[in-house]
Amino acid sequence: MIADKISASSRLRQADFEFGVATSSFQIEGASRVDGKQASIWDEFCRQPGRILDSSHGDVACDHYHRYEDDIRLIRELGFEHYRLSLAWPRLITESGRWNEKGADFYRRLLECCHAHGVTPNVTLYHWDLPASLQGAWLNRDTAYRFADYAAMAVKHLGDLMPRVSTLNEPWCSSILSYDLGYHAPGHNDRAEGLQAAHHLMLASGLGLQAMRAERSDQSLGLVLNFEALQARTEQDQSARDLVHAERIRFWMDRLFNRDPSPALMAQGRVDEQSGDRAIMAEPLDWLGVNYYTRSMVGAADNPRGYELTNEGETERTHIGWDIHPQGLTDILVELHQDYPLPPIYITENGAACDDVLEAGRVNDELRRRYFQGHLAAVDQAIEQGVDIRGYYAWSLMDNFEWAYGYTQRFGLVYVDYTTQARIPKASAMDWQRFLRTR
Ligand code: IFM
Repeated sequence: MIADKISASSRLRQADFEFGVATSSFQIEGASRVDGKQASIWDEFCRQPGRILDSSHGDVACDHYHRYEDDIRLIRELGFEHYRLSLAWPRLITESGRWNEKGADFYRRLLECCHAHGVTPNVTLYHWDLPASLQGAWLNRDTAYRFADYAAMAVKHLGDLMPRVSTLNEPWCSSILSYDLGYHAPGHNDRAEGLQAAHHLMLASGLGLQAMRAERSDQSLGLVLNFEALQARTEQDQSARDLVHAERIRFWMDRLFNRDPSPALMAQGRVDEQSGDRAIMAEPLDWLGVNYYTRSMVGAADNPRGYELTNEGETERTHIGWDIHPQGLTDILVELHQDYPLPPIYITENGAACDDVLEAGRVNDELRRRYFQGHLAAVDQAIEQGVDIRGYYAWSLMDNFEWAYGYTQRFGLVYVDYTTQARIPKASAMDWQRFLRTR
């Protein structure tokens, strides 16, 4: 079913097109304060009343720290040969900035386990769990340099097991969503802070790439950005829509290709940019990861951003309330391909939250199956239009901690019973298995 809308000759059916599943450290690992792990900003954020919808935290999550072998085996059984995961920076670096051997031992075992099962790891260094001990977090320029130190150490100690590495996951979320919109840690509401954090994150990515390249030369290095389709509510909302497009898509691409970001956007902050920053942020990528989920409608608004986002009309939505709009993925990929000299692209996340119910040992996640079907067709269309896309990762391997939504949203191909930690593949997972077996 998943592949029903792609042609028999589609690039997606060729054996060298990569299919994988994705997760991140904080969302699945648990074991939040063992083996020398320091607290992350998310450990602290979860403790603040009102921040997480169900008042939950990541202390146990999916207990992947202790169950990783079964989870990797499951990935392989479902037919996936690639796994996108992240390393927890606070597990690997101590408060005094030293390498933590005990934390590293976990990742060495995990990565070895992937290779032993024929699953190639695609490792993200930073998926939002910043060490809480870093004063000023992403508002402090020094954090970018601390990230580069961490990247160099990670590659020095674990590089032999990490053929593909990305610096950051979705820096828009760890800047604008965290410092301006306030939904993610540390939960600030300041437009200028959001833009400054965005600058420091892109600086961190560039410095991290340079530091890793100085350490070894045989890795494929990338960055993962998240994009959403944007549509003006009315004709009068077009300039607000263009501003959001600049903030959520063009800013990141312009930084990567050393172009000037939108003046209207930059005028909303007072970014401290130092000489040499532009060249660092434009450090070349071997590949670019694109995460895509939804489309939003944009209206002009009287607030520091000048816009508001809404859902309008009768469009089908996922359980989290996001519009299902596969065409937006094709359109964004084609736009980027036309406007920037792109490296190879991997769709590093795409998936749906559903109101999954376990009945008689099964989960019939019909909407998720259709979601994947539509989005695989959208990837296929983009390839037809000339975009060099090499792989696709479904979000997520299993249900997990969905940030400010806690455990109220299930994105997994595999259902997690949080009381027993049982893993139950959903109908969509079985669909994937059938598709991958026939390739
Ligand atoms: O769960 C998140 C993930 O951590 C980053 N990308 C979006 C997913 C769904 O919200």
